[in-house]
Amino acid sequence: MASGHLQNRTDAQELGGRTDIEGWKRAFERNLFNVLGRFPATATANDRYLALAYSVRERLLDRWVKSSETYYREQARTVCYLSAEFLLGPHLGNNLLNLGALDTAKQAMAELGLKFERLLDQEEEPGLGNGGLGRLAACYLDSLATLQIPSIGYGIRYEFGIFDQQIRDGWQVEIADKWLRLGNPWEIPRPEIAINVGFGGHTEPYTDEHGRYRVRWIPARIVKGIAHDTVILGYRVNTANLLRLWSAEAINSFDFESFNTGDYYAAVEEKVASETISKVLYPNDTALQGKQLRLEQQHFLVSCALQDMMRIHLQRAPDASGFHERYAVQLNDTHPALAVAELTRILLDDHGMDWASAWQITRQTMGYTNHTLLPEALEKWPLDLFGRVLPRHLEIVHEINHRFLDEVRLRNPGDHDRVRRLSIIDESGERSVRMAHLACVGSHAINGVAALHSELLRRDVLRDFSELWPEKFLSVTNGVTPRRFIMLTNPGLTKLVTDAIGPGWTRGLEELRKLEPMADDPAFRDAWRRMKRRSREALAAEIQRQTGVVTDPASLFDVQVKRFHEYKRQHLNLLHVITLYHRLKCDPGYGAPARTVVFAGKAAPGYMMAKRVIKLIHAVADVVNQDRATADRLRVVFVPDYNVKHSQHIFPGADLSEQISMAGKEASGTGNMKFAMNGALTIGTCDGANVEIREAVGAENFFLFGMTVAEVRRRLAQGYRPYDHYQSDQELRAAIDAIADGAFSGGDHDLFRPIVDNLLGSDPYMLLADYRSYVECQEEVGGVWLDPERWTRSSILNVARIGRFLSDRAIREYCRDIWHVQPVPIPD
Ligand code: NBG
Repeated sequence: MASGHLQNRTDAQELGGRTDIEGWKRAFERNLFNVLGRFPATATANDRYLALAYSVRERLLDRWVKSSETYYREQARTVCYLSAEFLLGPHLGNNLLNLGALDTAKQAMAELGLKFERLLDQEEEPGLGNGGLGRLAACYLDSLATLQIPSIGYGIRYEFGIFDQQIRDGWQVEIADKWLRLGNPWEIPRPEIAINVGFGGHTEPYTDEHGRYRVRWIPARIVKGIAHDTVILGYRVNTANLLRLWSAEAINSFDFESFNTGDYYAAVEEKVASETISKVLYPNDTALQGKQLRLEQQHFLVSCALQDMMRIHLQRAPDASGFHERYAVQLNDTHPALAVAELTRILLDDHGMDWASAWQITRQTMGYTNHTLLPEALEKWPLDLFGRVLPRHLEIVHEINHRFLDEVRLRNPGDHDRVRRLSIIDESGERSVRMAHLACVGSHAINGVAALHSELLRRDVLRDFSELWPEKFLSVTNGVTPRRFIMLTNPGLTKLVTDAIGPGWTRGLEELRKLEPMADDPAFRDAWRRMKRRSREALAAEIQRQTGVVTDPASLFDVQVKRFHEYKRQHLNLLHVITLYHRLKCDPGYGAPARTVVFAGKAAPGYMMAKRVIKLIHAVADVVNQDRATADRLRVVFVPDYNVKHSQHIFPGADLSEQISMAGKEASGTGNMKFAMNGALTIGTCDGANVEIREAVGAENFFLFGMTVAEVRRRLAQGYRPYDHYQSDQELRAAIDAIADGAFSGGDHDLFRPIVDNLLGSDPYMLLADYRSYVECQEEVGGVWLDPERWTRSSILNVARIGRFLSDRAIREYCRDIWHVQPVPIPD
């Protein structure tokens, strides 16, 4: 559907022109023939998509060669973004946009009799991430390239990305994501860049030629990492950076001895075992801890990345000593935190450095971004598992810890408790390695992803570290790229804004502000309303195509799309839906506006409660959507298989953005930014970046409800009793009773019992405490919606004031405060 949007697109900056159109046509035909071995009459939809993709790739490679030549010549300081996840989204449209060739290519395809939208739609996105964290990494690559910063994203080339979600009978079913099945025109395999990564085995002390004590690691197993490059082009610049993903291969595909003795299966065993490492992305489950394969993936990633960086560094540098001057490494959460031990190991063991130098280089190289406050999501590895998989690294971690704790003791004599709390090794219960501690000790900068989150990190989760090194702690509020999430997804809004204030906003951070006065211009408001209406029509069409449910584009589109987790409280949203339904049933004259409540998102396969909430949404939708009495007032839909591609259909059509996590749980959120920049108003709690979004857009243009972090704490300290709310609030009781009594499950009392029991028993995310405030706030939303002038004004102001949440701003802050890197423009 993205496509439908593209129709009236005019890009003032586009070069266009006849020669360019002819160029695209020739390139397309040449690639169809030369690369794919097809001619137009027999080409499949995928062949055509590939032919256009290869035509784009030629232009990317051109820029990539120039960029890499320039970086090589200038020995430019390079940002290396280490991340277990990159959730890129489809490349074709985005690359054409960044090339400034969207319209020309579209015209060229039209002249060849092809529907451009169909070509775009053919692309299978690389789902190499779970959600916000992986998508943030992708937005940051886009901004790094756009800001002309030399950078490399390092990750894993999972053969299977995040599962595809199907819905059967209201339940989520996971389907393997075979994203590489039809080929991937965007990647360039580099079989010659092969890196050996060790696992297991043992270590041996020895004395080197200078008589110094050394340690040698003899791994039991070596796996080869093969680089696969994807070019990341900046927006309207020549800069093309790299995303380098590693896939695991066996050192020898065949063990010839076994093969010759007739044991064919043993011969391929090693190959299978090695390749398992990059087989599949772990869906982020709260109970991931302790999976050996996951630890192996983490080591594989950081070892490939750091060895590759060293290889590149030594192409020009005489030795490893300048490593930290050449590179700024950012650890995207603790998944790559092993980099601290691995870089120390490389410098010590492979380059013969002494401890002090190796450690200093490591610390000056690394920065660590924390992305979560949930205690269960803080990674820990059991010591024995760690030692089995990475014996040398465990020794190094012990040594780091030993020296670190000496420093702590020196500063805090007698404070044994502090030492215990700070230790990288958790000695309580099963001994384990705390990855966040390793990351903190090994980094020169530690940051949270929104002001509130960073504050809570300092105050709670990493309090001891912030007392020790207050100067290391920073905050960089997340941002998202306006290229993909406004220009590509929302051409209607793009055109309206560009016609009003010129094209500078696509790169200038505060340029959108020029839109502010237009919020009071009746003609502009009118145009804005028509634009939003068209977007809702497009979303309604997409919803019908995917789910069969007919929705009314005149209604308020109330949208919650994100991963399913109890702390995100999709079920609080549902309690409101049920309440609204009850009100409409009781009082047909009830004055609320017609609403379409849209949900989408995946639940981790092992997370039963989240999956049951998905089932409950379907169950409520079935009842509500079929009730004639409320049919034109309330609709509920679940759009399956939420991913980047599908999200691009959803943001433009949303009027209300649901950001309703329990205060203190959502580190930042980034969907909240994407909605606001597409003109949706937010209903949200004082959590994550909501706080700053509200400040930026103005309190009167944001619907705030619920407890603050301080109030949550107070309530918990007093002893929270959800049942009291159930008893005292009649509407809440009615909503919960309806679920418990089988109103949405054909009389079945058991189906949703786990949800009801959870809410009435402990309600760990305090839905019941926030319910009344939420429902009242939703009434206010309804009231404002019924005043279209006021709503539209707020919608425009949300866009006008959202500039702070663009990823270019975030990346500038990282460059200035953490990485200390400068742009390196690439000449024409
Ligand atoms: C997520 C947070 C989000 C945040 C993104 C990006 C993890 C571990 N964390 O609130 O839950 O927006 O990271 O920073 O996925």
